[in-house]
This record gives sequence, structure tokens and C-alpha cells, in this order.
Amino acid sequence: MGATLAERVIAGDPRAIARAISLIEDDSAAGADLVRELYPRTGRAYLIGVTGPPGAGKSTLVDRMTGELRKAGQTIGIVAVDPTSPFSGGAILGDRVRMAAHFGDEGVFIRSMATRGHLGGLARATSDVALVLDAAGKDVVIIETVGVGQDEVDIVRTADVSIVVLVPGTGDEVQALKAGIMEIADVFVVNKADRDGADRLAQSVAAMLSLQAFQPDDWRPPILKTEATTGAGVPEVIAAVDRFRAHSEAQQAIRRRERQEYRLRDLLSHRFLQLAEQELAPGEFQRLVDGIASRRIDPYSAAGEIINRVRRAGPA
Ligand SMILES: Nc1nc2c(ncn2[C@@H]2O[C@H](COP(=O)(O)OP(=O)(O)OP(=O)(O)O)[C@@H](O)[C@H]2O)c(=O)[nH]1
Ligand SMILES: [Mg+2]
Repeated sequence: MGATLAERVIAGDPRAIARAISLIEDDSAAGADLVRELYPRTGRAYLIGVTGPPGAGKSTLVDRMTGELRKAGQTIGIVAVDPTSPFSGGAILGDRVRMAAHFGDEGVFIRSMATRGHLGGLARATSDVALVLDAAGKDVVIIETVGVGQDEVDIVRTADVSIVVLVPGTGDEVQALKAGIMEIADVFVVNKADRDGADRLAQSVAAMLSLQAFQPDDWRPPILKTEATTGAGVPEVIAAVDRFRAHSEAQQAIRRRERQEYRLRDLLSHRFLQLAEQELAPGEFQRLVDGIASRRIDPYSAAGEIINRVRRAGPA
């Protein structure tokens, strides 16, 4: 008898991992079944979130970090959440470059995911993909996202450690502030330190941090300069992650619990919506929307009507 897909994932078979991720990306029932089977085997991997503006050098940095972690004997899973369409060049080219660097290394699994086309929500799909890599025995799972939208912030928020990558002279620093990613940083990286303005940027991040009140025992996010293309400063990034990990074991437990709560709430609202859509007649949802627009019904009553319908339908 052949091994099931879950068994093959747990054994670390790269083709099974790829297949599992596709099932999850499709938001299929088979994907949900798979997560169910894999779940008891998860919780061991350390999740590193890497975010920052487009072109900051995140992928280059992740690649270098992967090299360092491999030297230390760690196995790595990488999920690159790419904002471009799956058919445009960016993600695929980036993957190819990295594939070349780690080609033939069974200890590294790389997958990019498009941000579009996730009916079930991008944050959920990403978390589930991370679960697959965790179950497959990867010691570290790195999630790369472009820090632009709430979705991406949500993804990074759920990592064990969040690295925010900034670059000098792009004006993106301000944008990063706006997106609220500054507050989620456990480690700041000023990449492209070979460029003018790196010191100035590091200073302005330090100035911003100095406005926050840190207690003596609090983790104070370090600001590290890197040149990802040459790998300069990257061992220091890994060291900072290790320090963070050792510093905040209690914090980590809290964060993991928050992650579970976020996921449960998110899954529940997704499932409830699915259920509601099943219960309503075709076009009825749109009719309710029209009704709200034309003031025939208010939004609270419309929502109440839908909830009552689901209640009457009984348990799913
Ligand atoms: N000068 C310089 N260039 C760098 C450095 N790190 C990365 N780059 C270059 O910056 C460009 C973008 O690098 P990526 O690693 O693809 O950046 P990214 O943040 O992953 O980009 P997206 O995923 O498209 O948002 C590439 O041409 C890199 O070679 C650096 O430290 N110095
Ligand atoms: Mg990238």
C-alpha cells in the first residue's frame, strides 16, 4: 500500500510538499483534510517573517540567511508571497536565482505564492503552507512578504520573529511607517548599506525607537546594516534572531497563542460566510446589498436576516 500524501509530507518528500501546498492554495476540502492530518506533527519549526518595501533586497537577504542557517545544519522552508501575478516574471525569476543557489539541496524548499486568487484569504493560505513545511520537518520557515498592505502585516504578525527590511534613499521608509510595519519589527535591517544614506536611515529608525518607552527587560529591536548581495552583516542578523529567540520564550508562547486565536477567528468567519452563501438563494446576497444601497433595508437588519437563515438551517 502506498503512503498517503500526509505521510509523504511528514517524510519530507519535496514532491509531496509541493502537491500539499497546491491543495491548500486551492482552498479545497482536500487541503483542509490535509491540514487536519498534519496538525499534530507541527509546532516545531521556528517562523521568521521578513517584510519590507518592494525591491528592498528581501529575497537576496533570505537567500543569504538560508546559506548561514544551512551552515549551522538547519533545514529551511521558504514561502515568498509575491504581490505580482503568478504569470509575471518577478517571482519566477527570483525563485530561479535562489533555486540555483540551493539547487539539489534537500534541506531547502522554496515556494512562491501569488497574492491574488486566494479565496480563503492570503494570511490563512500562508499559515497553512507554513504548517506543511513545519510538518515536513523544516527547522526554520521563512516567510517573505512585501510590506504594503494589511494582509501582509497580518502574515508577518503571526511569525515567531519579524524582520523589517528598509533601504536608504527610496522614500519608502515613510510608507513602511504608514503601513504599520514598524511596530511589528523585532529586528530592523537597513539593507543596501553600500548606498548613501544607510547611516542616516539607521539613525532615524533609532530616533523613532527612542520615542517608545522600553522597560529594562523589554526586547529592544536592534538596527542592523546589511549588504545582502555580498552577505555582509547577515551573520549578525541570524545572531539577532537567536538572541530574540532566547530572550523572549515567554513572549513567544503568547505570540503563538495569539496566532492560534487569530487563525480560529479568521477560519470561523470564513466558514460562516461560506455557510451563509450556501443558505441564501442565488442572487439573494446581491439583492440585500441593493436593498441597503437604496435604503429599503439597513445593514444590521440585512445581517440579522442572514444570521437567522443560517440558524434555521441548523448545524452544518
Ligand atoms: N546595492 C545593493 N543592491 C542590493 C542589495 N541587496 C539586494 N540588492 C539588489 O536589489 C534588487 C532587488 O533585490 P531582491 O532581493 O529581489 O528584493 P526584494 O525585496 O525581494 O524584491 P521584491 O520581492 O520584488 O519586493 C536586486 O537587483 C538585488 O541584487 C544590497 O545590499 N546592495
Ligand atoms: Mg523578493
